[in-house]
Amino acid sequence: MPSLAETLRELEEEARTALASVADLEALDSWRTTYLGRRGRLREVTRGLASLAPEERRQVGALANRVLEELEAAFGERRRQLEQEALARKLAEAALDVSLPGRPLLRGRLHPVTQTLRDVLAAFAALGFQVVEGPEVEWDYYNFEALLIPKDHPARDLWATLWIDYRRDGEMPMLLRTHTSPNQVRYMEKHRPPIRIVSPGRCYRYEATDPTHEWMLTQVEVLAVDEGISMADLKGTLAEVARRLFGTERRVRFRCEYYPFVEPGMDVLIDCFQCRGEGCRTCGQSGWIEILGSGMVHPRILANVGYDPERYTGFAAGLGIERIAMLRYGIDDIRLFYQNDLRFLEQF
Ligand code: FA5
Repeated sequence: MPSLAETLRELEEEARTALASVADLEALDSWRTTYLGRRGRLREVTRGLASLAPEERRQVGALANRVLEELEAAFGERRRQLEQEALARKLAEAALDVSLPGRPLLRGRLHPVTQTLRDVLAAFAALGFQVVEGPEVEWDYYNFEALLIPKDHPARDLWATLWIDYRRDGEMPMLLRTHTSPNQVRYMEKHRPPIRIVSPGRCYRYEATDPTHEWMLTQVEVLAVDEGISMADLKGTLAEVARRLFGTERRVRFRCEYYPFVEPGMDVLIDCFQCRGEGCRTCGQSGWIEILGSGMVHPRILANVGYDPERYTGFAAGLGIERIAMLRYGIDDIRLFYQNDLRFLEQF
């Protein structure tokens, strides 16, 4: 049977080997319990000291103390090592990798319809027109009646309407304006000629969509009233604005059109950018895209707002801003504007 001193040395050896393979602080803790704890291996061995002769007990006791001290010291050393390793790992995990590419900063920009709207307003402002706004939720009276489109008049079918479910005794039916023309009457009711205004805004129509039709659209109303205004002024103004917006290359066409609130009435069309007039899906095979309706303000409307139609004449127009943006940027489907697809919008 090995002596107590030998057992102590073997235990020391074993404990050192085990300590060397301890990999983390948790394992280190259980190493300490196993070898140095109150019920640990070292205690177990030194319990045998009691049965030794006094001289031997002193020697083996001193040996046991040295083993305990050295293992305690080795334990402390190993703990420092492991703590440092753990700290280094933690730092490495939290480190800032400066070679990572940064997140791109998104730059905002104006929607292509807003850009076009601003250019259109600027073109009219350069000709002396002032910007005036009106409500999007409108009375039937201003949208239709005051524009000589009474109830049950077939011309109402020209503007498929979104009605507001709002009725109170004595109040007129309410709707989402189908065009910006109500602002003509609203403005004339409060002002006297000479008038030179443009009135921009959203309009709504209960309409099936296609490459050139949306149910929400942006219009700019134009109104000029003064002594001696003629159709030549209307054509000259619209041709000049078209030149500013599209340059001199594009072809502009004037075409007779019926609108109840003008006499005579006319549309302006621009040759289709896709097919250059040949006919394609975008222009509905016609070769032309209509950008606005216009005409000479009906004398009855002038009389209704208290102007003398013998003295004053005027012209009016309603421009479709999405259509103009399509022609300027070469966009073949109007529905792209309001789908909120960044891949599309980022191109402008
Ligand atoms: C009108 O809205 C008349 N208020 C225009 C007017 C004003 C005539 C003043 C005479 C005097 P129209 O429905 O044609 O007319 O529309 C005018 C323009 O708005 C069209 O030429 C077109 O460019 C645009 N537009 C009309 N409907 C749509 C639609 N659904 N989607 C996109 N643009 C449209």
